[in-house]
This record gives sequence, C-alpha cells and structure tokens, in this order.
Amino acid sequence: MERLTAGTTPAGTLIGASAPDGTGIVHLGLGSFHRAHLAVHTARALAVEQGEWGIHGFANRSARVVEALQAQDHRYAVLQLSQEGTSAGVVDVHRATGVLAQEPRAFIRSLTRPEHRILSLTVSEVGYSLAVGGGLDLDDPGIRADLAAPHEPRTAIGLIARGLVERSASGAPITVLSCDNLQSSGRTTERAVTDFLQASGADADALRYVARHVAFPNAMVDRIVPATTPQTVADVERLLGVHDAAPVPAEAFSMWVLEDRFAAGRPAWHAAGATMSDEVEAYELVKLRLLNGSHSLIAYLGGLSGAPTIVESFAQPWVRDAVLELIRRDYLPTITLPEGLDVEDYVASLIARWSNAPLRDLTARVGSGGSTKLLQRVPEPAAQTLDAGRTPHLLALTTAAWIACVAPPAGLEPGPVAAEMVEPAREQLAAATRGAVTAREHALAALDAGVLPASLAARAPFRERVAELVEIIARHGARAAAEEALRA
Ligand code: CS2
Repeated sequence: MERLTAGTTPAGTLIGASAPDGTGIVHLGLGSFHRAHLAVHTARALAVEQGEWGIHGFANRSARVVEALQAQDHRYAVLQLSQEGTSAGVVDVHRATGVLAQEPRAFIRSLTRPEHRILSLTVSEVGYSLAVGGGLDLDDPGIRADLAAPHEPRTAIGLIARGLVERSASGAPITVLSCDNLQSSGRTTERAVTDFLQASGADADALRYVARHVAFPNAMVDRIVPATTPQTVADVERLLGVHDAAPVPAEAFSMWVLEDRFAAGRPAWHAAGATMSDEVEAYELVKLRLLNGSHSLIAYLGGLSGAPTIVESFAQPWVRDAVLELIRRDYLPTITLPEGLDVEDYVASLIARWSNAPLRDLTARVGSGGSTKLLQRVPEPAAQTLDAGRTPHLLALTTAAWIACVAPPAGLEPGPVAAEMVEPAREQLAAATRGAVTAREHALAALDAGVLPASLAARAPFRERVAELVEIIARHGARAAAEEALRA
C-alpha cells in the first residue's frame, strides 16, 4: 500500500487546512496527545484564518515518530473512535521536526528565531521537574546537571531557559504555552523557568526579558488519546487507503480553554473549538480532579482487578460507584465551578467517555507516572477535605490502590495489568518500604517515601485511612477496600 504523503493524501480528508511553509510555533513533545490536540486545533484555525503558524516540532527522545513524519511530508492521520463509528482525517501543520535528545542546540536555535512566536509544550507532568512542594526541583539530578552547565542543558526546563536567554538578545516577545495536565499550568511553567534562571545565575537583562516579554498563559487541555497500536494503522489503511506509520487514535471529544494572553499573536484557535476565558484555573481544577483524578482511581482499581482497559475497569459496578462517590464527596466540594459549566452534564459526559469501548484506552497508560500525576490530583483536595473536618476516604482509596499497584506489600501480587504501569518512583518506594513487616507498616513507609508531600502524608486521618485500605487490599482485594471506603 502507498505511503501517506502530500501526493497520496485522499481528496477531502484533510482536517482544517494545511499550514503554510513558514513556521510560527515551536513545539516540544511530539507525542500523540499534541498531534491530536494542539495540531488539530491549529489545522482548523488555519482553515478560518491563514497565517504563518506552521509548527517546528521536537520529539523528546523518540526518533521513530520524527522519521515517520519526515517520510510522510509531515502528514499523519487522526483516527477518531467512538460508539457512533470510526473516521479518519489527515493533519498537515508540521513543517519541520527534530529529536531534542539528538540535537538540543537545534531546539535552542529554533527558540531564538523571531518569527517563532509561540513555544508550546506537551512534556507531561514529569517533564517540568517540579518539586513535591511546588517550584522547580533543584535536587532533581537532571536539573542539577543543567545548573552545572546551563549552556548545554538537557532537561526541558533547562533548554527552555537557555533558549529564552539567547532570545533575549533580540528582545522578541514570545508565548510559552503549557499544554499539560498541570494546575495553573502557565504560572507553574513560568515559576519553573524563572527558578532555573535564578539558580543558574542568569543576568538581570535575561530575567527582565522573561518577566516583560514572555507570556505564560494558563490552559486546560482535554482529549483522551490512547497509544497507537497495529489496529490503528490497519484502521487508517482501511479508511484512507494509504499506509501511515504514525497515526494517532483519539476520542471525538476535545476541549481547550486558554487565557488570551499571548505576547506575539496566535492562530485563530478561538474560531476552531478553543475557548478563551479568564477562568482557566477553575476549568483546570474541574478537569484535573473530575477527569484525571477519577481516571487514576479507575486505573488503579482496574490494575488490581485485572481490567486491561479503562472501559473494562469502569464497567465494574463497584468501580463506578467508587468513582462517582470520589467526585461527589471528595472532589466537588473542593471546586468552584466556572460560570456556565453544568456539572451534571460534565459528569454525564465523563461517564460516556470512560465507557467508549472502541477507544481501548489502556489501564496501564493512565496508571503510569502516578508519582507525578497524583501530585496534581490528590494532595490539595485531600487537604481541603481534612481542613473541613472530613476524611477524604475515596482520595485515600486512590492513594492506597496506587501503592498496591506499584509498590505492593509482601504477599500481594497485583497482577499483569499493574505490572505494566511505568512508575519512575518504583525504586524510591521499594527502598522506603524495605524492612516493613505488615501491610500497614508498608503503607505508612510508602507515604513517607517523599513521593507525596509530607504535609499530606503527616496528617493522621489520611495516613491511617490509606494504611487500613492497603491492608484490606492485601487481605481481601480491591473490591473489599472500595466497599469499605464507600461505607465510611
Ligand atoms: C490521563 C490523561 O494519563 C492520564 O492520567 O488521565 O492522559 C487523560 O486521558 C487526558 O488528560 C485527557 O485529557
């Protein structure tokens, strides 16, 4: 079968419009989420209003995606999967690509080009090198190495900081747009970059440039994008009649709420499905808690009950009950809803999205990286609930199920789904729990491992509850623990 290229794109299948040759956006993180979200919004925006907004994209490490895109004139298909059916469209907005790990200098150079007016980021929670208590983690080994050699950085934050220092010579304004699941995403990114600049001894001119001419708008991003599988490739071949080596599967739902604070213009995203709002942080809270926080609970209960997909986990009535109670009891009271958002509709749409069988979103995907993801999803609402005099039983269940999946106590075998979860803190948790005899001791040691903030781990009702629930999981299984948390 012919390869997807500019010449073989089937007529009428382009999503939005092609970007012009000129690039205006540098993007870091060429993973599936970016290609199904910002890229699609940009293609649609270009169909409404042309502009020099092609994307110069950098993959973090993976040469595979970059090679595939380069062989396809930077075109790829987005395969939309829903209960109503499957469809595919071609996205054509990337104009150049590279691999950051191979050529970090190319990224820095790209950032200094004045025509590049937006740097967008999808580097995932872990990519920001944040400290557990907020701000940049100055003890992170990668950050330490970059601080010792700030001209030759390797971390995302070190590279962005270096790029901005070099750009400050021209003074050209730019917007740094975080598209990751972070609370106060823009402000958090700004703080991490500024912390790096200060710690690396950047001069006052560079700091002033960043403060005055670099905008960091907050943004809430939302689209469930599972991993590409051979089935994705086969579906695209069936629907489009061409071979695409880098297609992206995605749900139909897509949401993007941004602060309209751009230092040097932007594509017409507002006319292409994005919402410009002054209440982005409220939207972020709704999304990070009701969707992502619940997603984590579905994933860890699914891991422990051997459910390979999110749909299969959520289809278990006890999981569904636990998730809906998590939302009702532990999340909703901690959120001020943005004006006009109907929470019943929002939750109904979440239920439909978690029940989207054709999407086949893997439990292990959502359960991976819990040590950084949970920081955005658990400690604050848990502390707020405790401050209000109540125990956050379902947030404790989320935490207990995470521990049981990625750092199980002796005698608990969490099974193959949990084993597939990639958890960078596995070692740290294993070291901290070594020597614990009972499941209870084990859970307390995991809480004290320094992965979750000490301010939460130290609060007696929370620690006790997590320890009890880990014990119940070890003795009677996840379902018994969920039922216990629901009864409380
Ligand atoms: C998921 C997200 O990985 C996770 O933990 O909750 O990737 C989720 O699918 C997206 O944020 C949806 O917008």
